[in-house]
Amino acid sequence: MTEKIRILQLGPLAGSPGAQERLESLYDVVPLWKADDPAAVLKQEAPAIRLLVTTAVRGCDAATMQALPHLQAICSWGVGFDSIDIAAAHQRGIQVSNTPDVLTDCVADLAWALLLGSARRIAEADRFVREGHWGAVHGGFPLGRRVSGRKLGILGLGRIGSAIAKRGDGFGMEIRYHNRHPRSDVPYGYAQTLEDLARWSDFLVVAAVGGDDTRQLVDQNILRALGPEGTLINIARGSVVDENALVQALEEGSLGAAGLDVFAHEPNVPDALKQSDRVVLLPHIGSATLETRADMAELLFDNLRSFLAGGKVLTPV
Ligand code: 8YV
Repeated sequence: MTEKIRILQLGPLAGSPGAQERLESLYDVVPLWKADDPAAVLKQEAPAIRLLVTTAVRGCDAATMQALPHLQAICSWGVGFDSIDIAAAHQRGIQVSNTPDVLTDCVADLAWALLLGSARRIAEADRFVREGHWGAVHGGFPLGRRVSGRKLGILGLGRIGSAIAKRGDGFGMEIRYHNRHPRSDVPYGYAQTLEDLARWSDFLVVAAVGGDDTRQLVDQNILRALGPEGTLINIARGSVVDENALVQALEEGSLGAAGLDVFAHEPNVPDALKQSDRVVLLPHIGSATLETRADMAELLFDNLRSFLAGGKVLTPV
């Protein structure tokens, strides 16, 4: 029997059923997150480790890379790589892979669940029925807002943003977007600035990548431009939105509503958001379906196999 390849793992594959067990059956895994003294384990493992597994949430910082002089590849479970120091990796020639495409549809579906849920007050209406208010409250349940035919703005027309736009076509919506650069291959209007887009939109969906370039791009100004009739949806990263400004805008009524799957300091959600009926809150479940999580695990394993067989990851960042 050939000896198993040793792999350092920074965070558990808890979100894909069976994936952790499979990883441990195929490879000789060192689970760093379980270590009492991770620095000591890193030092001890450094001579043997050329391959590392992590997750979009756990990431990998430059210090960890620095501690592993023979590291050649980081394979991550998840599409986002804002938690991985890509510049440090590339400088060292370390390959990084993520799991793109396989989660696009489910994340776009969830953006739409939040959009419809916010506009039609689905979560609030559910609470209304459960709490026995139906028939007991004069005037019934408060009115929601129409979705079909209205204006959909998308910040970040990448893979997921495009899938969200495609669904918007089905709802007969007018669609515009803002990116760093306009795209020549899409039928949607380009807004020169995010503020222009926000002012125009009924629904503004954040689908941009996280990281320093997009940090708090959606600030007080943008929220005010979206306005008291506008709705903010975020399925990307909490870091893209100034969360304090969001709380304030909702409290003062300068923003209409919000649907959020991601937050600035997960899993912590500001109390002010929890107490507001104008927001729908989800625990970062964009990719959390059985099918997509199985596909994400499969792609992670494909990347590991590809690196070990041919020296190249399959889906490089
Ligand atoms: C999370 C994600 O990894 O892929 C990403 O970038 O944000 C998600 O798929 C997953 O929800 C675990 O938190």
